[in-house]
Amino acid sequence: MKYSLITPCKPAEYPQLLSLKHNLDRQNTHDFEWIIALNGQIDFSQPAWQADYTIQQVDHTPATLGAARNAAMALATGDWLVFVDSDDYLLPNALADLDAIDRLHPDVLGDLNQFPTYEPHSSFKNSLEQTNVHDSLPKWGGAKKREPKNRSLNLPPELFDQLPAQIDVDPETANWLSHRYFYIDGDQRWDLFNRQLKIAGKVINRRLVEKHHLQFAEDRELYPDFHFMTQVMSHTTGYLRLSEPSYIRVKHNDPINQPAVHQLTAPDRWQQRIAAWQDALADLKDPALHLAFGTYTLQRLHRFFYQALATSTPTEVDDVPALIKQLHDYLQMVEPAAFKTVPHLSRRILHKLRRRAQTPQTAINVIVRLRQLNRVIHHHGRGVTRLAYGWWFTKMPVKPRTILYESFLGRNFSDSPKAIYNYLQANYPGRFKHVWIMNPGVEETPAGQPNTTVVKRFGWRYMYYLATAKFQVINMRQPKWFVKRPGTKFLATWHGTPLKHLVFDMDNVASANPLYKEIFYEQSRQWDYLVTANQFSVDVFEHAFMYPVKQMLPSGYPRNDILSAPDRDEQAKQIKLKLGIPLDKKIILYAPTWRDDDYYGVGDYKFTLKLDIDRLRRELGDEYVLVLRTHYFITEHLDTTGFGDFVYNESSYDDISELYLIADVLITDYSSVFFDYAILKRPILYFVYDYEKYGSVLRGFYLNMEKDLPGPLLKTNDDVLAALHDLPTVTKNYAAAYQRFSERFNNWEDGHATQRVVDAFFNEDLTN
Ligand code: C2G
Repeated sequence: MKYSLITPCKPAEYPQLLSLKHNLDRQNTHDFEWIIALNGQIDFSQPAWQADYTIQQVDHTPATLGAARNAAMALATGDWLVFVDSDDYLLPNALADLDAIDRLHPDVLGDLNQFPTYEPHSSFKNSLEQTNVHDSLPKWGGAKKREPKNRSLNLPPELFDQLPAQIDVDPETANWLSHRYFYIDGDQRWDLFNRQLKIAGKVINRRLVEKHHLQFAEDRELYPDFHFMTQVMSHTTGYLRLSEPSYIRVKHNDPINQPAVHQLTAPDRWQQRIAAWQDALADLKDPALHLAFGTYTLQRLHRFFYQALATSTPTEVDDVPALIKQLHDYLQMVEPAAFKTVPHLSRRILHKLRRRAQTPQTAINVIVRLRQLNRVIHHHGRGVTRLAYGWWFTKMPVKPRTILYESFLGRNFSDSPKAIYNYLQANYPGRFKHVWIMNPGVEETPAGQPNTTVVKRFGWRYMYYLATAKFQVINMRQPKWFVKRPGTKFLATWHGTPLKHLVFDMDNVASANPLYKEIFYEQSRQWDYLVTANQFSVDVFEHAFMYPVKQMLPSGYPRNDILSAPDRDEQAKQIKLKLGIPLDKKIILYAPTWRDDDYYGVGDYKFTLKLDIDRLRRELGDEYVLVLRTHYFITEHLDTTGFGDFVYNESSYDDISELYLIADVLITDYSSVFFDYAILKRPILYFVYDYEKYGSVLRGFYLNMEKDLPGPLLKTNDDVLAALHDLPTVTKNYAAAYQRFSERFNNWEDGHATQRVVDAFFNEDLTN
């Protein structure tokens, strides 16, 4: 038997085991056994567990990760131990590609080469079953960049003796092995120290483990493997890694519901970590490795000082004096040379801690202040205003009559915050001071209206009002560092009935911040109320945001009151005049949403126009004009010159509700705009040219798009034009569906939502 795969598994992770099993079945070589350390029963008689390799299960006490791995290792009979965690994947060629490891001396540390990724979505999982998937892996720059410059390409000659049978070798490539493997030995290999320390994906000779009686720490909940891995490193003489990643490590992006070990809250995490370092360092005899480990730990401490102490995030340390004492003890053990590798300010604090166990609290304080200053210098103005927010403005008294409004991140004066503002101005004049957050350059703002101030997002006055206004009315999310002060009230109006899966219902958030789910969760805990447009939204928000139903206002959307206003036709006429659209022309509104995969960088999305505007103009230009409205995430300005007076690009028009009012027909795709537009009972067409991809790969929907929509799904320009040429037929065919849709989504929208929201949220503040 060549390999023993070692997989620790908590009972709750059992379902993931089956998916790993499916994945192992597809390995190009089956010369392995699989040992699962799981406290629980696996029913091996089930068809899902049939395999042409041996699978064993083993119990372990205590129920720690270290004990699990030890128990599995004790049963192993393979030449090489391969550490595979239960929620990770191996590419089909992983073990076969490793074949040549045998031809090296046994004391080599093998590495399948980790590729870290976020919970892979279904198409990615499917691609794991194909033999050559490297091309389909998203590009991961980090691993390559960390490679040391002086990497050894001189592979040991043993590797070249004979080509491994399973590997499909390209005969044209004479030096294929040096493409397939990365090998490094001598002290040089400590340049890659950090990579070698992670156990997942590592391949270790079983006899080496037995000879040196290597074991994982069993009594540690966290960090059971420092000692084990450093011992493995000290007994091996070379490091062999597959050049291409073959071990797919799934990073968890839902720290709230499925935290990874490192995401578990443990206020004594640092104590535990340092204790594990102490154990590891105490047993390291090799001076170069000793120095490498010391250096690694000091770098971690540097990051700790920087991240945990110098940011506004509260530190997760319960017993600071004990930690300081422990650090003092630990730092005595570290090679003095390691200190030289740490940046200046952290080095000072580390030296202080090393010398004295009693007084370093002041040293820490000094460093924290210096670091904050450093941040200010690096972040320019924004850093200063944010510091003023945290240190100064949040200590000032709360202003009991001030309301701060923000719509779409300050990009426009619109949406439910605008409706609430207008309502308060009309019905409670002079009662409140209104502060609107607006980005510079926005044309339409409420500046100049009574009792109204407009402040620049992230500017000084913004920080001041963010800290002191009693009321916040915001349609997206507040900043991460926002402090919810006692006595203040936060109204989240949100900005659409959910169609696409949101937050906790999303599998993969590739284009967003990895901590998106956690950040969203923390932010939404600061909301006192969440406005909802229909019962459907209430149900979805409960799981998608994990938000309590009792804090949701079942009101309808304030932004939609205008669509039921008695004078809406007159308003529509005024809007047309304002936009310069001839009154005798009918209007098609095209309002698509954004695409998760169509972006320049994080949060910077583009849009590729697939609607054939030229054809629309040729065939419909006499009767219609087209109003084009891209989503607020789209940063580029689509060029529509050349279409004469047929196209009105209103992408930066402040309020889309006003565009609904003038539109005779709406073309959209997966945007929530149609929920609102449907209040007008006018025809809706869905131009969904990327329907399969969007629904299954990028997002997934809450609605059954084929059954629930009040209009047709159209995949080509031909379909769109045919529908536009015969709208009465569309209306007739979708009359029943439209009726059902309106009852389900719009029966709260009676034109009085704003009043309900204002009464519920401001309550006694309206009269006291
Ligand atoms: N919007 C707009 N113009 C567009 C698209 C959207 O002005 N071309 C505005 C509308 O007010 C819409 C809101 O932005 O209701 C949200 O847009 P969506 O396309 O639905 O997408 P998203 O911003 O991802 O919102 O729960 C709400 C949505 O599911 C998420």
